[in-house]
Amino acid sequence: MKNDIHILLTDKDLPERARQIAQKVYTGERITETDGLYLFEHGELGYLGTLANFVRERKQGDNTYFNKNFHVEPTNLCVYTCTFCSYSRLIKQKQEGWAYTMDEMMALIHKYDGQPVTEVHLVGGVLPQYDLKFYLELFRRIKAHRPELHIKALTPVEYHYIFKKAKVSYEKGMEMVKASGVDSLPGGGAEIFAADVRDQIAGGKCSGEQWLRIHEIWHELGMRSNATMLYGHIEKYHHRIDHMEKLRQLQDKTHGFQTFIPLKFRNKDNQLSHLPEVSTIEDLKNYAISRIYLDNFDHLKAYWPMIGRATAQLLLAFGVDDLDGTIDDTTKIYSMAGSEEQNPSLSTQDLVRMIRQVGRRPIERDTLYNVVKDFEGVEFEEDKTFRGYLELPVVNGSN
Ligand code: V47
Ligand code: SF4
Repeated sequence: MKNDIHILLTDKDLPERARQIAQKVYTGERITETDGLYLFEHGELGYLGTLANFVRERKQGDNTYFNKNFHVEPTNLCVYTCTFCSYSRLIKQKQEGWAYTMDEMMALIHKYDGQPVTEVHLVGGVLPQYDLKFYLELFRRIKAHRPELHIKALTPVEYHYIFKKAKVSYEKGMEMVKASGVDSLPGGGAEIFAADVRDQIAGGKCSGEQWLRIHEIWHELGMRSNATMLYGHIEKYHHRIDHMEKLRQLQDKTHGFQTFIPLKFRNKDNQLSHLPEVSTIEDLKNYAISRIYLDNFDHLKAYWPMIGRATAQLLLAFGVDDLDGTIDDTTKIYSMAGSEEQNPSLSTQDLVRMIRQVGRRPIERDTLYNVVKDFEGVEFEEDKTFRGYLELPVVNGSN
């Protein structure tokens, strides 16, 4: 595998442009936006995989990360009506929704007392009663209860809304959020930054520029965050490149992003259900191009509850070096949107086996990518009988 790029560099049948891009990737020269577009329009799967794998191995070797986390989703009611969202129930359809009180959310946190989880991922719909005061109090209570639990909470969508309501600037607001105990920001709410797409799929919520500005301010406070891109709906390839270019530029400035997470649009029960989902081939290409394009991001994550565990495993050969976490069946976003993962939960052993089966090195990390446990050489008895996820039938899946 490691020498495959040399074959590309000398392949006389490869178009000149493709060989030039391969040469840039090999020498570590940044590819341009037009190169990126060329890869989307003309890049063949094996070629893209070879380049992405080269970048992945140069950055991370065989290391493949996961963490032990759980999600708290305060509510699935939301004042916004993003057309791709299967999760949100409008306030008028309240019977299908939930809205936890502060005590109920604390009870969810307490459920994990004594368990070796390192992160809580807290994100949900946007509702007026969850205002700045409410969230600051919630973060303080979580930190007071379990100081070592990393709080990865809320996206610029919520922050923009609650700061505006409280009449505080982004700068002041993010300082308050940091002081209340939030450790990092998840990557959600990014969707597609370009206004012509964003207005159609996520009208009314924070703009692409506002999303980027809130992350920038957070990074300036010395903090880290993630970034996502929702792909495979109405956007064109140039929108994906534009999205990644904006992230690449901000990362050059702040170096605050840890990982990029492409999110495949799933089409069950939302206003875009008439759109077909893109193929697995398209998924592999998209991840590979992300890995090649975002040369200043250390990590590329496949969020397995959304993409499915079989594809996630395959993606470890297309640039991905992170599979997110054990999750413990605590998120509803993707099962409601049609992912084959109806009850997303994997044990540590499941994740370790999934990574090993494709020849990679499993490493449990914390949210900031400090090594919690390197599983190299650690044996599990049941490994001998493990048949692998690629042999499992897809349940309720649409691809
Ligand atoms: O912003 C909503 C996406 C995101 C659908 O930072 C959908 O570690 C596909 O950002 N089809 C929230 N995607 C989830 C998120 C995330 C997940 C895991 C890890 C991290 C991290 C962040 O989910 C939303 C939106 O882009 N989403 N509906 C759908 N139908
Ligand atoms: Fe609300 Fe988020 Fe769904 Fe948009 S994606 S409707 S902001 S929950």
